[in-house]
Formats: sequence, C-alpha cells, structure tokens
Amino acid sequence: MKSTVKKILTVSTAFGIGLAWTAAAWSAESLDDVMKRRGLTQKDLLAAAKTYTPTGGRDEFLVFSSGGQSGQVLVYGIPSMRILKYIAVFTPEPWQGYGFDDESKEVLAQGKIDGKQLNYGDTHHPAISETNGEYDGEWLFINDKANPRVAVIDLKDFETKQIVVNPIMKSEHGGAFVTPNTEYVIEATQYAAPYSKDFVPLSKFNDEYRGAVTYWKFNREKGRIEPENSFSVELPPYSQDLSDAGKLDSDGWSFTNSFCTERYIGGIESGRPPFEAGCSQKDTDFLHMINWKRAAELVAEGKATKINDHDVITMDTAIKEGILFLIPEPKSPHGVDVSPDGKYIIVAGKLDTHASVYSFEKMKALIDAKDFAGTDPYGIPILDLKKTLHTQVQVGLGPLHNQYDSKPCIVYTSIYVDSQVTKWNYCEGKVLDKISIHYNIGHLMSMEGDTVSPKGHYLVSLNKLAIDRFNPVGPLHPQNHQLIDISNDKMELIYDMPLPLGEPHYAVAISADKLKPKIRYSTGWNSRKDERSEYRVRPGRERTEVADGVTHVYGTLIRSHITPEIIQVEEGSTVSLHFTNVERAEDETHGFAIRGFDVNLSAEPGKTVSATFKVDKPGVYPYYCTEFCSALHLEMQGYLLVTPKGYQAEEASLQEGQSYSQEDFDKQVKANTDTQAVIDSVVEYITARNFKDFDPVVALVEDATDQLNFAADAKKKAEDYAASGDWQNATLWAQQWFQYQVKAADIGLRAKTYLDQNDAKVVNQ
Ligand code: CUK
Ligand code: CUA
Repeated sequence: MKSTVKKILTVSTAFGIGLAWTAAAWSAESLDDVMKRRGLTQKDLLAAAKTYTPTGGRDEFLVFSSGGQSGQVLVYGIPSMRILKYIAVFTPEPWQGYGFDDESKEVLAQGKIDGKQLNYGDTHHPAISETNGEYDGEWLFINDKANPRVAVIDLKDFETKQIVVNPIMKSEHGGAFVTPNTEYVIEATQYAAPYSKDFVPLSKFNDEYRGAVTYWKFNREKGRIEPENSFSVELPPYSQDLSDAGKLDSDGWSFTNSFCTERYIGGIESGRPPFEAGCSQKDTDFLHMINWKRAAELVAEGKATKINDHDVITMDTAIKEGILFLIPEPKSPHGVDVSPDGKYIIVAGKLDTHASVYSFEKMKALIDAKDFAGTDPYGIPILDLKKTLHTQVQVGLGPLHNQYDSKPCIVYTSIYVDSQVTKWNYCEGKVLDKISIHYNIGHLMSMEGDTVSPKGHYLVSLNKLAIDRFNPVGPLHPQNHQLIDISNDKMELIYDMPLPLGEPHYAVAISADKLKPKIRYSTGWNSRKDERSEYRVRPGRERTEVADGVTHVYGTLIRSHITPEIIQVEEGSTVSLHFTNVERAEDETHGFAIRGFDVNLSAEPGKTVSATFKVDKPGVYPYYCTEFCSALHLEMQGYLLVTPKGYQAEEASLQEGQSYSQEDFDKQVKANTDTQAVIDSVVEYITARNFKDFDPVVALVEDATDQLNFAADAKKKAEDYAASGDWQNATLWAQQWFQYQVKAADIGLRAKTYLDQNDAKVVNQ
C-alpha cells in the first residue's frame, strides 16, 4: 500500500535515522571544545544560559517596542530577545494585508490629514492599558510624532483598530501615556503651532502659537477612543516634551515637561543663531502639572471652548480654576517619570548632569497654600524649584529617561552622552552602580517598570547607535537593544539584539501570562470593526452578485482551494472580492494575491477580507494563495478573466489534458480505501487516549472531522458519477475525496504527535 500517509511516516523515520547518525559523528565535541572553538568565556556561557530559550520554549515577558519611522510596533520576547511580530499601525504592511484589504484601508483612512492619505508614522511611545495602575494586557496605544495621531491596538489579535488625528496640534511627542484606569490616553504637543489651519506669521509666535495636552477618552467596552468626549488643555508655546500620568498618591494629575521655554524661533538662513543655541539659553525650563480629573469636570460643566469642534480649556480658565501649574526643571529636560507609589516625579535634564526628584507632597502643599514663586508670561503660577525638590543626584552626562525596579527606591537612568545606565536610589539620593552600553542610549525599559508594581529582573537599553556591534550591512545600521540582568546588585549586560526596522524610542514589557490573544476569529469576522462581516459567506453558499454596478464575489478559502476558481467579468467592471477563511484549525492562514492590481490579502482563520478594484483592461489574471498552507498549496489557484466588451463565448467545451477510465476510477478508490485504514488507526490511537484533556488536540480533532465530512461529500459525488458511467468526473471526485483524506490524516498525525509529546494516558482499550 502506498498512501501519502504511509509515505509521510516512512520519510520521517528515515529522517530520524539520518539525524541520529549526524549527532553521533559530532558527539566527540564537549562544552569545552565549543567554548574554545567559538572563543567563549564562562561569563558568556552564563549570559547564554540566562537568555537561551530551548526549542518550543516561551518567554517570560513580551515587549511592545515603538518601530520609529516604520510607523509600526515591534513585538519581541524577554529573555530570548526573539522578534515575534511587527504590528502594522500607521504604515501599509503586506504580510498582514494592512492597507491592502478594504477593511484595514478604512482604518488607515481614519488617519488622513486634510484629506491626504499618509503612509507612515513616527511612532515613539507605546502604552499598555492599565487597571488600578497595573498593566491589564487588553489594549495598546501608540503615538505618531510627525502627524499628531494616536492609534488603538487590540491585544486580543494584535491588530490596529483605530487611528485618531489630533484636532488642534501640528506636532506632538508626549504620548501615548495612560491614566491609571485608562480613562484617558495623554498626548502632548512638541513644536508649538497655531490651533487653526491658517497661516499665522512667526511674528505672532508668542500670542497665537500654542502647545497643549490632549486627553483622549478611551471607551473600554467599545475598545475605541471617543473623540467627541476628549478634550485638551491649552499651554504656552514652550516645546512640550514627555508626559506621565500620576498614580496612587498623585492620581488625577498629569505631568508634562518642556524645553525651549525661551520661545526661540530660529532663522539660521537669515543669519540668526540656530534653534539649538536659542533653545538652550536658560538654566531651567518648565514642568507642567495639570489636574486632569478637575479638567474633565470643567469640560462637563461647560467651561471648555470649542476649537476646531474640540473642547479646549483655555489657559485663562485653567489658571482661574487652579488646575495648571509650572515648576522649573534644569536644563533642557527630557524624561519625566512618576515613581511606582506616585510620590515622586523624576526629571532628567539633557544638558545637566543631575536627575531631579520632585516630591508630589511638597508640590501639592505649595498649591494648597497658594505659595507661588511667581507667574510665567501667560500668568501661570510657578512653584519654587527648591521647595518642591526631594533631592538632586549627579547621575552622568546627558541623562534622559528613568525606569523603576521592583526593589523600593531603585531607579535606572539612561545617560546619553556617557553611553551608560546609572542605577541609583532616589529616596536616599545616591548612585549605586553604572554600566556601559553600546552606544548612546535613549530610552530604557524595565519589566512593567512604569506601573505601580514593576517586576524587576531585566532592563533593556534602547540604543541610538550600533556602530561596530554587528556584521556591517551598509551605511544604514540596525538598531541595538541590549538586555541587562538587574536581579543582582551589579548590572550585567547579557544580550545584544539588532532590530532591522525604524528607530525605537520607548518600549513596554508585560508579563506574558497577562496576554490572552485569540487563536481564531468567529467565522465571517471583520476584524477591524470587531463585528460579523456583511460580506461573510458559508462554504457551499459562495456566489457572485452585481449590485450598483459592482461585481461582488462572495468566496471562501480552505485547504487547498479558493472558491470560486474562475471569475469572469467584462472590461471596465469594478470587482469587489470578499473571501472568508473557513478554517477552524490554528495557524491555517490563507493569502490571496493577483497580478497587477496591488491586491494582497491575509485571511487568518475565521476572517473575512475584501478587495475592491477596477479592471480596465481585458486579459487573464492568475490568482493564488500566498501561504504554503498544505501539500496542495500550489494548487490553491484561480483565474480572473476579463473579457473585452461584448465578448461572446465560443461553443467549445473545456479541454482537459487527461481523460479517465473505469480502471483509473477503481485504482483511485482502492487507494482511498487503504488511506482510510491508516486514518482509522490514527483515530483509534487518539480516541484510546485522554485527548479531551488537551484543548489543542480537541481543536485538531474537530478540524479532522470537518475534513472527513468533506471527504464523505466528495465520495458521494464520485459514486454518483460512477453509477452514471461518467468515469471522468467520477475519477476527479475520487481524487478530491483522497485530498480531503490526506488533510484529515495530516491533522490526525499532528494530534498524535502532540499526545506523544505531552505524555497522554491510555484511557480506553
Ligand atoms: S523620546 Cu526618543 S529617546 Cu520620543 Cu521618548 Cu527620548
Ligand atoms: Cu492556502 Cu496556500
């Protein structure tokens, strides 16, 4: 008997023997030999043991890193540092079909500015949704610095669901940061500009250019930002920078720092000193402190002003209502990071060697006592620097950002100019340890390090330059993320990871067990809207309908055919293809590509995706599945035939390259009967064991049962044709019956392997 199943079994046995032989030939090499051959030290081995993740192993933490200019988000694991996914956010991305199917095009279109489609973003700061100040693993937000926007990503399927465009900003940076229960997603301006879309000369900079902080209202039930319930607080034209939300003791407040409070406006081309000179004159800039809870109440009380159809609390109102204060911060500050208990706010000044630790308690006491050191040119009260400081610590040259440890009072600060991380105690104000990194660190990130309960263990240094760390790949180098072990007193560098995408700014890491992503969609799902697709179709109900001059094709994808396999339309038609992946098996994604129309779809199990396009020219356009989904994946193909106007089909019937006799039919039926015997033995093996205790196996068995039902349908068709003596169709359907059997067998073997590897027990004999 020579069924494919038998072949699979035989081939894998032969392969197993081959492997064993190879291993024997090399078994003479010991660990010492390998160390010598590769020039590894004991320290290297220790680092390897801390990061190496054996095959099939999982990571303890997952990182969501900004993808910088790529407009995407990177997902990787810690401690293995293996990249798992790029999430398409502001940029079309063909693997996920993002920006190629109609559904995701709608999401990208939400991000249009002045009617223009933008095909990139400069992502900076990802933020995971929080409940009581802890990551809850449900949603991810990220900002676009270049085109002030914020995106919402669902961590159930790692897909971008929404993009909102800031209604008043022309540039931003201090987003996305969430309040402790994700009530709001914070976004702050970077470069001041007029709120209106009109031209305003720079001579009016002080009066008409403005900064702001926007509080985007997040509706958790809907999983979407509600622009109509969001608001902003007007700020002076200082260059606002990073933000952070208060928590616990400081809950209800948010903090945004700034640089260039000189309000310098450049002009190098007319002989004026450049921005860099004019923006670093003063010894201090301003930390902005905003009572967002009270601000939200003011909006509800109708005290906001509508600007561009968006609620803005003007500076005058904010001052009068006592919700906005300034505190001097030295010099050209960058990071502002609230401590896990919410009692301290640490600010690092790029042009200062100190990190400043502000006490929220002291700030609040000054506000309550109305004890101000003065006001800025816009009348905003300024708190005295000395009176608000808890301590200042000399941490190194060019401190940027701070991240907290699980151990109390321990913080890590990135030191840009020195290319170091400084570990220090912010309660007692003393430096504990320093480690050199490669090179020029920007942000750094500890595990859940910006929540109320950081997890410790690891720190990642997000470096700006890689220089000589990796094999050269041309003048554009990869980014370099370095993993540092922080579980002991001394920090230890244990891994270098090149990142071949944009420049990551910030990243966040969450305990992997908090994430519960789904395996498949319910069948016929529009994943971008999170509802059943109006274009879904069930197997057997595939059809073509013409509505409003558009030819709608309702099709399905399953191993290993596309239904329909032939689509014929007249030149000049608009075609709208809708494909539902009707698989239930894990990881059985099908793709769809067709020549010349920029159509490239990805349909994960259950998903319905659409592509609408115009066919201008008569011709033959082959299409196919782009994922190697099964043994007969290459046969997952079809033709779009575009006929010339007025084309009349000729009478000739389709010519097949092969004709079949009764003998061919009998041969095929014999092969199928033999195959069924193998399937029966696998089924017997599985059902004799406690397979129901293993969810993945239950899913595989369901899928195999589907395939066997399809096989039964095909068998019936084959037998009907045989009964009428049509050996051509009888043999072809017998072949299709066999194809379904092969799929069932393939799935059955996967289930059997799983049971073997997971020590399943025999329950029935
Ligand atoms: S930023 Cu780039 S290193 Cu956008 Cu938070 Cu500091
Ligand atoms: Cu589906 Cu290949």
